Amino acid sequence: MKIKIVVVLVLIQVYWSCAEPPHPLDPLSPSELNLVRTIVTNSYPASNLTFHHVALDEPDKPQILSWLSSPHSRALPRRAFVVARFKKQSLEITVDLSTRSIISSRVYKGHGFPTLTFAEQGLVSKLPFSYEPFKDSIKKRGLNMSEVVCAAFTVGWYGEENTKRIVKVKCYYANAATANLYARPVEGVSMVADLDDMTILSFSDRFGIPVPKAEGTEYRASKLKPPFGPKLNGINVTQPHGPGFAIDGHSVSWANWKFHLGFDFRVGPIISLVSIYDMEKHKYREVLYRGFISEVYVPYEDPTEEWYYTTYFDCGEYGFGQSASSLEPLRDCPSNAHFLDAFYADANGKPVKITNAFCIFEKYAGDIMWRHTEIAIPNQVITEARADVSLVVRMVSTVGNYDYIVDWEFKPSGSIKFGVGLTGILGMKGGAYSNMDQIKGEIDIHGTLLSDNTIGVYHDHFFTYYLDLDIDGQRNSFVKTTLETRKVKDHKIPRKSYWTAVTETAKTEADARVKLGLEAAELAVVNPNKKTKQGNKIGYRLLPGSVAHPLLASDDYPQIRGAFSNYNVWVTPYNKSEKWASGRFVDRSRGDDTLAVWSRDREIEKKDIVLWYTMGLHHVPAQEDYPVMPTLSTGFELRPTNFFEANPVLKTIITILSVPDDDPVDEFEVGQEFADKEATVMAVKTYSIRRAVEYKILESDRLKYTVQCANFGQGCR
Ligand SMILES: [Cu+2]
Repeated sequence: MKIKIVVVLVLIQVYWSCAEPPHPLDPLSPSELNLVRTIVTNSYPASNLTFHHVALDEPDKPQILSWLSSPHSRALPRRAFVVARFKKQSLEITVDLSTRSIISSRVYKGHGFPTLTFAEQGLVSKLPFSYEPFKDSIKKRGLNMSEVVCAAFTVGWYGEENTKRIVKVKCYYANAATANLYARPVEGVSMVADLDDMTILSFSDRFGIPVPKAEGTEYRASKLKPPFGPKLNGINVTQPHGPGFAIDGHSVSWANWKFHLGFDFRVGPIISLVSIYDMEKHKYREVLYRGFISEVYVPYEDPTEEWYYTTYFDCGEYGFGQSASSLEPLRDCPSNAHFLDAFYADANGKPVKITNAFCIFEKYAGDIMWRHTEIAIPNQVITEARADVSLVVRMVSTVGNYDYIVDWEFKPSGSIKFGVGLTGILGMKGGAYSNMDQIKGEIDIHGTLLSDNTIGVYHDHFFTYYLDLDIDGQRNSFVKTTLETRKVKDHKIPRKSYWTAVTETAKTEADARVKLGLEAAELAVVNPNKKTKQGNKIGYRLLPGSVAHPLLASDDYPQIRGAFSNYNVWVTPYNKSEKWASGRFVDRSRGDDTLAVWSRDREIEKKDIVLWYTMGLHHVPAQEDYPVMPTLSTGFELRPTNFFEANPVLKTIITILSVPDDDPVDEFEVGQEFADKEATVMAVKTYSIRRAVEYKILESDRLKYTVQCANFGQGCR
């Protein structure tokens, strides 16, 4: 065994010495994940060890910033941070990959447990099948055991003195009739299982409600029955001149932007070192050092025995990155998208590849970047308009029933738009109702009756973003500009009131806590030491998305754990260890390691600061969300405010592509000639996508191009 390990280490060393050193923020590669596993299991026997989070322990910020000034001069140390379970204890281990050693290891003594691995969720969901009381309950309901599937649900913390790593196990009915298991809960039956011992601790069968019928729950096109509709003509995105972005490893550059795209098991995409080229200053200017979704908190609002504990923390408990889905070309992302894979370590520490975890594409949705028509000048009509093109980085995280589409959209105007799309399947419970007429008086079903025996349970989604803005450097301030109503004092003026802007700079963390929607205010991070020619402080402002405040009592246990959602905005001084708003160990946490705890009264003026923004929505399900939910989109924007001297896209250049005179889809025929090669390419691509057969362009002479079917006898007309 020792010899084998030595050989592996030598091979890795050879690989390392040959390969280009990684960018210091690159996520751990498969070979690095393997090396971490080897190093850790040398000290902690693999038979007693499970890996719960293996991540890059990125170098300290000053090191990264100095490395950036001469990137190829030296490689920074590569370190990994490991959260593991060993003999029922949680370990925090730091591994140095260059010296191949553990540089620190400690047993975590605080409250809470690590993120659940897929492996243990899989194992625990199998336990009911050999548990006699459960089998009896299934039999009693006249259900077929082979058609039951179960899943593990985190249970939170409700004031218990001692906590163990337990989950609730609930089951659903899935058979050939439908894949929509979440629409068919076996309601009334639940189990508590111990994740460390892999045993069922308790079982409850409180009541029986018919499992909702399969009819109307299916969403797979292959299983749905006609009639189909509405019919949509596909839209193909073509870029005859190729993509406008370049990817070098994990570094992306496009138009006036450049940034680094990382991936983490817990939070998914991490975007770093975002800077934008300033045409006037002839240089790239810093905007965002690092940003990611720190937590997604989803409390459900049904206080009954089977549901009260359902308050998910999708990043800390389930791993938003671990839950990333492989993106489907032409469905999840347009035809011009470029795909990137991602890797994480599984429970054994082995690298797992998520194929097509990200897509990157230039987006033109028919929007206008800016325009003006001028008709006031006699005998002239002046119209200037620019098409809006942006660059999108997309990941989809499927956490159980829900699918979250996470977009980072960079606009040439300097804006970054953060999009979240909610789709997938609602959290549903069984109920004894088929019509609202049956729900009378004091009855609260804690949701919406979606179908017979099916209730979509009320819930919230709170997305907390970590945004370490560095506006032209690290020394930044947070300013709040309140719009205040004033009375007109000059009585010769008939107008009685107006509003004006009053700007305050937050001195401490306490000054910077904001509940949005209560007053008209603009929020910005500025660099007070850098001003425009006009003397305005350069900055970026936050344009909030949908505003929701927690509706749970502040002393309710889920809200103690989710107290970081109490304010929409927090600002903290940069501290490398403060990354996760919900704390380091979130499963069964007690709220003693959250943003709401660390954020005290530290000074934040002219400091390196981090903006924490929570975007929320309350979700009252509707029948249209069933059986699968049309995407509900929300988002927010970071937008330059006095960052540039003037409109940075005034002189933007966009190649305008000619469109063939005839509609290529309707008019195109095999053998048809086109004078314009670009038009031909568009016709061929559009047509071949629609018909799923290949065509090729036959060059007949310098000016004429003929379209020919490339696979005769297979459907070409
Ligand atoms: Cu929802």
